Amino acid sequence: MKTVDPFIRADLIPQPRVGTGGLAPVVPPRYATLLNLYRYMITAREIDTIEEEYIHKGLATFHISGAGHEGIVALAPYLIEQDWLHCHYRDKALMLAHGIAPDSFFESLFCKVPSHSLARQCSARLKEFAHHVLTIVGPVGNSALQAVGIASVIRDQAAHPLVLCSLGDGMSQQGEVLEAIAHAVRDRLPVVFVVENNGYAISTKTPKRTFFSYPDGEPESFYGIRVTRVTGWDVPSAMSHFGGIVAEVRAHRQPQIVIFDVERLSNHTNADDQRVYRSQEEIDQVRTEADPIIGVLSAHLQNLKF
Ligand SMILES: Cc1ncc(C[n+]2csc(CCOP(=O)(O)OP(=O)(O)O)c2C)c(N)n1
Ligand SMILES: [Mg+2]
Repeated sequence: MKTVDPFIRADLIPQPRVGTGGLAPVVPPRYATLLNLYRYMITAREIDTIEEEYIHKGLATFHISGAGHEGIVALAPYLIEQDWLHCHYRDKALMLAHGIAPDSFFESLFCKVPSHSLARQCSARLKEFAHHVLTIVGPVGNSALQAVGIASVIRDQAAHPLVLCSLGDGMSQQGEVLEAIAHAVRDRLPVVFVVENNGYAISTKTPKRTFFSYPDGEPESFYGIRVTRVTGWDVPSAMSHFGGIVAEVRAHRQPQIVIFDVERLSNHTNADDQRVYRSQEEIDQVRTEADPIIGVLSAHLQNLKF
């Protein structure tokens, strides 16, 4: 019996679909297998579990979970150190993959002086300038304007860097976001806008109320650029999409929009109780059907050959 474990096969990492004029990203060794990405995902989930325990013990005051959003780590293999990241506050797995240490989340949670903001920023809104991870902003949507501002500075740099601007679907309703996308289109700025679409802005449902979900359907483009829809709990498939999109932005220096469909597997924050506005059936269903960690494990099992 021969067993081939895809967790140790670097060829499981899909390569970009388009030519990039010699700029094709080299997948660094630390991302060379799906197992490595899985490690970041499971570490993020563990951090969330531990943070929740501290909240329940009354030792911490504020927690935002990334549970359900960990598949965003599928972007990590295609980013280079010259890129800049404006992350969504649920992007623990991606921040870990991009070099933020697990300790940083706890220093922030406990408002410690060594924390990224000297304890001045609300927890779960990290930054790490050494790794080009920008401060996650409190007023949602403002990050998009900052992202295009940085893109205008780095646009002509030799390494062809880009800016990741990851947002929630609720944030995408903010005027600042629409303004930022318009500016990136007009000035041909290398920004990957990723909307992590979990269908809720706290307790408000967002379908049919965003620039990518109209009352009469789902548009294929916005402001002239294609809208790519990606299933966020299918990490190998998401990697395939991200590889191509990042390569296109790097090569052609213009923005792209990705709608990254996910489910929020938690309350909005510890100040929220989703059982007030979500049925128990829905809560149970998304946990079994849209958990990216389960998705990675089943991809692993399906690829096992006996
Ligand atoms: C300008 C502004 N308005 C309102 C809020 C309060 N607020 C914080 S998170 C949030 C919902 C964001 O939803 P979404 O963008 O879909 O992200 P999700 O939490 O679902 O991942 C709101 C309204 C805020 N922080 N800033
Ligand atoms: Mg949302």
